[in-house]
Amino acid sequence: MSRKLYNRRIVLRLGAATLATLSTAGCLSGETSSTQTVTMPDNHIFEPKTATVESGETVMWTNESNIQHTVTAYEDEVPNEATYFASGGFGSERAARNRISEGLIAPGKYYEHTFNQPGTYRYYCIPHESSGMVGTIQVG
Ligand SMILES: [Cu+2]
Repeated sequence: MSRKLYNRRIVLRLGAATLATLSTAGCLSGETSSTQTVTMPDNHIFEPKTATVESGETVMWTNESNIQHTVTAYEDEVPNEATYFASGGFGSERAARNRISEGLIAPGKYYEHTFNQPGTYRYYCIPHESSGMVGTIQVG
């Protein structure tokens, strides 16, 4: 009984320490990072088609059209050690495709992702991939 209580206290203490570390990291990255915007205008494209950002920068995709789009990374082409990204917050391309409605970005809304790993990232819009709605993020 008392042992159980003791264990729980340790867990709570670790939790607080972890949270403190995370919030400190958040502040530091907030000071140095910036955001670049890729728009989704009316004609089924990402503009610019290729965006170049620095490592640690955030890309914000804004839907300025009147239809829904996704931002979905080609998983095979995500650089080694980099985090997979897709609107809807999916951890894999398969999940993004299986649950497409959860990844749709409504008109006037946005999706953003921070790129911490240099490399070339190709991505697409699931509903409009076949009409050429694809893009590239080049992270230096
Ligand atoms: Cu689209």
